[in-house]
Amino acid sequence: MSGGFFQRIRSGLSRTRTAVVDRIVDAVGGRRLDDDTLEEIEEILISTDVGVDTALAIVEGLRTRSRETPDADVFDMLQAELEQILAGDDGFDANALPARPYVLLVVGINGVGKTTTIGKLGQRYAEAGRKVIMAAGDTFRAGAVAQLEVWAQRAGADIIRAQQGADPGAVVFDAVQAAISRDADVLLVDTAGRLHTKVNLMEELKKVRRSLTKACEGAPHDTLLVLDATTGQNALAQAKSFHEAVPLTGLALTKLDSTARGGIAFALRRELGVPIRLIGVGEGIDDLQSFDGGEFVRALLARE
Ligand SMILES: Nc1nc2c(ncn2[C@@H]2O[C@H](COP(=O)(O)OP(=O)(O)OP(=O)(O)O)[C@@H](O)[C@H]2O)c(=O)[nH]1
Ligand SMILES: [Mg+2]
Repeated sequence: MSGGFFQRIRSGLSRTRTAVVDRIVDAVGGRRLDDDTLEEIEEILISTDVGVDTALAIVEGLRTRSRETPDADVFDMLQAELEQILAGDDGFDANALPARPYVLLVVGINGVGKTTTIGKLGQRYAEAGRKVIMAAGDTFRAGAVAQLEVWAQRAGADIIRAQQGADPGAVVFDAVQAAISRDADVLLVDTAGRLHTKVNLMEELKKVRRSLTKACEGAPHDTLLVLDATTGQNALAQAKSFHEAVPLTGLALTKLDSTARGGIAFALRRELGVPIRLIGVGEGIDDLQSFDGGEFVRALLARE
């Protein structure tokens, strides 16, 4: 992978890195790992939202490793422990499409970065020579369609939309039919993150999902949950409730550039078991990156 990619996540993750690396350097300070330093490392991990259970497991792993190889570097051991948690995550590949049209349903609460993520993905697929259609399934929020339209234009994608207040299920059904009849490669389905207080978001998303399946057997081929890393442990609770409503196949973790709580990636991977496919480390087009567990850990633990 290119140095530019590593540099970008590295700078994007600078807040979490400072919160982890500097404090571990202070805590260990050339000493060997003992109960006190391990306890401090546990606290540091918890403060970056690794979660209590996951932090405990990591520290137990460190304890075992330091017993087996007492002279090993703390950061090398930590890197191995963290990589082990994130091992096997696939990332995102604009050239690998499991179906045609490939239907990607994007869900998440309001403001997490769904529409931005769809816009950036649309551009990636377009660059890979794919014909893209975007479905404006957020019919609730004023301005939602206009926002998606800007991204669609930028990516040269078609957009299927309806009037504000229209039934999202009907919009996405039409969008699948359009994707089939226009011979599109990819259909990116945007959804609302918030509805009228009387309408339950999860019930609405189940309906949207059913409409997609009705319009095309096997769709949605992937359901991506977008999570805002700045919400920390709350992201884990959100992920659990979405996963119950619409089975998730991947996660996108955004705003890692503006938080020191990137440890949530480990809690999510370990406690939810859904792979992280994308990370957002800024608002620019290049700031949505395919997730690579090894690169992520290296960027997180990089010392000057
Ligand atoms: N710093 C930073 N900002 C981001 C990132 N991803 C998205 N944003 C910003 O977050 C804000 C909300 O993004 P949207 O894409 O509109 O979020 P949404 O989930 O579609 O929101 P609703 O449609 O209201 O549900 C925008 O200002 C984005 O530019 C990221 O990785 N880093
Ligand atoms: Mg949106």
